[in-house]
Amino acid sequence: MVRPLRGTLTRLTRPPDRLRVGPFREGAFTSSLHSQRTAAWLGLFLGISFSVCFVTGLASHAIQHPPAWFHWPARPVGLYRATQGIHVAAGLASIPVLLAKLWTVYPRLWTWPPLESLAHAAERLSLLPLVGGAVFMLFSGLADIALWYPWTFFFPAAHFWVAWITIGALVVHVGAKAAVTAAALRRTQGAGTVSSGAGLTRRGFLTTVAAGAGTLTLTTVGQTLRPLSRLGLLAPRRPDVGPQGLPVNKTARDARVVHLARQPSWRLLVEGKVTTPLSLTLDDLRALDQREARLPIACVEGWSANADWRGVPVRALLEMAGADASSHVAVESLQAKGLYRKSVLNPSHARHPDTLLALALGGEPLHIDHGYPARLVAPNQPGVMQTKWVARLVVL
Ligand SMILES: Nc1nc2c(c(=O)[nH]1)N[C@H]1C(S)=C(S)[C@@H](COP(=O)(O)O)O[C@H]1N2
Ligand SMILES: [Mo]
Repeated sequence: MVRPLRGTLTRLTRPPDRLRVGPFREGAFTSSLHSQRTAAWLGLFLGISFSVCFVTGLASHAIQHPPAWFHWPARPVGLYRATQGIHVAAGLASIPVLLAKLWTVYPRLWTWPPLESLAHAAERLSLLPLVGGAVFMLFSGLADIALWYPWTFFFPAAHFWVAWITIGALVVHVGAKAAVTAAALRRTQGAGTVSSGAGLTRRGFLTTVAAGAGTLTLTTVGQTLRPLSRLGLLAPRRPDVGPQGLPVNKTARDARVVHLARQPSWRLLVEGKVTTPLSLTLDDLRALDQREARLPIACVEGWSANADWRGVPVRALLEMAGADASSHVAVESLQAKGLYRKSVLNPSHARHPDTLLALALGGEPLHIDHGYPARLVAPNQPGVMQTKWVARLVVL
């Protein structure tokens, strides 16, 4: 198989004169910034940032859709806040680096002959899922944190499956390029000082890309690092802006619960596998022992903020109802429709003393957009699982 292909291709070694125009011209790309060494440095950064995104993304996915073997602990309290903050920050910082990398290597699209052997064909073909996947991952992630959905597919599923394709193609690519990359990085001669002709040295170019990535990080990471919140010019959220000084993703109006949440007939039901089903009014709940906990809301979109919550430990409610200690607990909202109207607590989260049915935030009753009359708040959980406007706990 390889032989005949190679035979045909060597005959093609010189492109037909007719084609030797534009990018096919001899020396069409003069900038030394298209060098292997530049590509290697950018590739190294992308290899690391994509691996970080992949691992943190898998964790986030497993927490929200836990397989039987997976256990996510309630401590450390802010672990998810850190992993998801890093996930989004690493993805954002990758954007300028990926653009620079694509610019650095695009002249190779016109190498001649286009295919030299089956291995070369396979390597070139693997660029399709790699580049397509990488662009898709960063674009869809960016659009998601901006709450912009210019597509019909379901973002979490697409972002998850394309991540596997991208990382698979990345592994193949790194395998194919390992030797070249290592050699390019080891080479010391003219390290970064060669002029590109356009004025920028390689070092200058790489520094510019790094500065771009750094600036993007500094102007967005304030969505989770409070001390940098004032620098968050490009961040979709500021962690201190919103009712009661906390951002809101879904308002009570958007969730269509304004009327229901204010009904005096509201009750918290504790049902399912219990010995004593409960139906409690807001005053009943307020009369129970209250507990305070400082816990973050850490949204999958990368913003997060700590807050002081006060309410009834879910554990106390489960004990009152006589629930089995090893059971999972579904937390259901008044919200009739929507993906995040319900969440499930694993047994250790459900029994953690700081897992609260919160009634107050920062010393005041919950704002309706934060889940009045009662919301779930648990340590080390993604924001999507911190169900607001709770109506029912179902012991499973
Ligand atoms: N019922 C319900 N609860 C919900 C949501 C929702 O859409 N419906 N959104 C969740 C998401 S995505 C986040 S990040 C947190 C945000 O909580 P906050 O608005 O109080 O900051 O609420 C969560 N609780
Ligand atoms: Mo969220």
